[in-house]
Amino acid sequence: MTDRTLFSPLHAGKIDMANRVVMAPLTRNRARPEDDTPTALHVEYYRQRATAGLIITEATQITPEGKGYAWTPGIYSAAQVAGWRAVTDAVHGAGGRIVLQLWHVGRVSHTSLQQGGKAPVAPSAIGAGTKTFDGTGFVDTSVPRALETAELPRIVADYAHATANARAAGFDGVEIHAANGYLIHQFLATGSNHRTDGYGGSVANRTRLLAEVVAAVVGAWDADHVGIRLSPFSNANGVSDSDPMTTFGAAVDIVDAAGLAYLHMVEGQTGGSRDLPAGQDIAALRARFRGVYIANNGYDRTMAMEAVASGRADAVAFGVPFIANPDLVERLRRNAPLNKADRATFYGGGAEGYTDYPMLEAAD
Ligand code: 8OZ
Repeated sequence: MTDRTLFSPLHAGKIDMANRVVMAPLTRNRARPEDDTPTALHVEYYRQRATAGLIITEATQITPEGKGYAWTPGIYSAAQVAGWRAVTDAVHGAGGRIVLQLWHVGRVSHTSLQQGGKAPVAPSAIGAGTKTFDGTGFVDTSVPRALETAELPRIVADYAHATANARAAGFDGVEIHAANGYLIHQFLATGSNHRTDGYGGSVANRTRLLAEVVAAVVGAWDADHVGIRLSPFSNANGVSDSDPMTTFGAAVDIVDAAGLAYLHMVEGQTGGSRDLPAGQDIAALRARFRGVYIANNGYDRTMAMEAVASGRADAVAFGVPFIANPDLVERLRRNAPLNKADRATFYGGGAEGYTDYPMLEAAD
C-alpha cells in the first residue's frame, strides 16, 4: 500500500499526468463534414477538460477506409494535423496532457461512408450485425469484404503514418484502439476472424495484426508515448471470442513485451455491465502487464478512489461524466454534485451539449 490517491500524479511512460482522472475517448460526431477535420469547437471542448490528468481524444480514423460513422475526425491529412495542432496547443496551454486515439473501424461501417461507395474491410466477409450513423440516421452496417493478406502491410503502415501525424500535431502520445469490436478486435476474436492465412486460426495468428500494429506505432514514435485500449470481455459491435482469457492473455503479453506506456481496459461490456462470468478475470490479465493500468467502465467517485488507493488500478477513465462536467477533477476532489449528461446531444450537432456544460463556480 502507498498513499497514492486519485489526485496524485502519475507517469505513464513519458506521459506526465497531474492526477489519475482520465478523460475516456468519446465519439461526438462534430468534425467538419467536408474533410473530417477538428474545428474551433473541438479546441474549446478539449481545452475546457484540460484539468484531466490525461485526455484521450475521441476515436480518430487513420485513413478514409477506417471511418465508420458520419462526422468523426481523421489524422491522415495535413488539414487534420493542423486542426489537431490547435487542440493540443490549447490543452497544453491550459496545463493538460492529451493523446490521440488511433482508429480503424473495419467492418463497422457503411458503403455510403467509404470512398467510392466500396464495401468496408474486415478479416472475413462476416457482417457486424450492428448499426452505424450515416449522417441521416441509424443504418445497418454493410457486409464487409475480407482483406487480402497482401493488403495488411498497407494497413499497418497506415497506423505508422497516423502516429507520425499525431506526433507532428503535438500530442503527448497515441492510444491504439484495439477494443469495442473494431478492426484489431475483429482480428483477435474467433467470431469475426475465419481466416486461413497467417492472420487467422491460432492465437498467434489472430494476434499477429495487433503485434504488427504495436511494432509499427512504436517504430513511428516510441513505446513511452504509446498506450492501448482493449475490451477483452465485450461483445460491442457484434464481436465474440470462444476463449477470451487465452486470446487476450496473448494480446496483453504482446503489449507488455513492447513496453507500452499504459494498458487501458474496458472492464465488462462496453458502456454496460461490469459483471463477468466465471473464469473471466480482468485482474489476471492486468497482472501480465508491468506498465500503468487505466481502468474504465461505469466508475463513480467511490469506486475510482478505492481502485487507485488499493492498487487495483493506476488511473481511472471516465466517459459520460466528462461529457457533462468539464471540471470533473475538481468536482471529484470536492465531492461536489455532477451535471447530468444529455444523451440527445451526444452524437452530432454543435455547441449545445458539447461546450456549454457549466463549471462548478457557474453551477454553484
Ligand atoms: C459510440 C459511438 C460510436 C463509436 C467505441 C468509438 O465504442 C466508439 C464509439 C462509441 O469505441
